[in-house]
Amino acid sequence: MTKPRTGIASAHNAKVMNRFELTKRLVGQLKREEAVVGGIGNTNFDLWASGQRPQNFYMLGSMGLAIPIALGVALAQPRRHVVALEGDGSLLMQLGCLATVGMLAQNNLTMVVWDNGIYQITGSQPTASASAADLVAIARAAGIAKSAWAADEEDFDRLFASALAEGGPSLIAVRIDDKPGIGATDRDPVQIRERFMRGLGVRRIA
Ligand SMILES: Cc1ncc(C[n+]2csc(CCOP(=O)(O)OP(=O)(O)O)c2C)c(N)n1
Repeated sequence: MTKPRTGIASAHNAKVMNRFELTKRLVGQLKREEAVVGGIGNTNFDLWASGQRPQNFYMLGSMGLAIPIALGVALAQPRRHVVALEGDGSLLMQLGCLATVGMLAQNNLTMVVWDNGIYQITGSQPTASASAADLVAIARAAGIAKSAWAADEEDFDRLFASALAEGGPSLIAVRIDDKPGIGATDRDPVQIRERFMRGLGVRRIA
């Protein structure tokens, strides 16, 4: 039986999981050339290490823009499902995007937020979600009703599968450990853009 999308976990009782393990499980569920937009740093590193796909966009440098970019792709290609992967610190810096996602209610968009409670890659300074801010409560208040904490790995698989099958917009928040990402993306923005455009079947505009 499918678990209700409201979820049973909270920010406090959700299991602390590992981003690389869950990224691999997520990529394993992609069967329909879904686009994936990876957020800055560790999120991208684990996406890269989980198997490169031409439909992956490895965003470089622009902290907080994975969801806005994914929303743009979802609007441009409404028949393709688009997944945004983002860190908690990045989302907290760009919270306004959730209000836009809630307002537009684009059903081919799924957001996954990796919440380690720190800005890990710049020295592990604590984020607001480590103490006060609940990212799922914020997303729901922005109008994204299908927002849930993943209780554990199996719950994450279920939530992601139903986000792909039923449509959204959906937000899945995951408590993760403080491990840095595996590997590193090539830092070649032109190549990343070209590959992604080809992966999406978009002819390059000179
Ligand atoms: C506008 C802007 N401010 C700061 C940075 C530097 N910066 C890069 S990644 C990062 C932390 C990202 O934190 P989070 O999204 O939580 O990911 P984590 O490192 O924890 O995996 C910071 C502060 C940046 N790239 N852009």
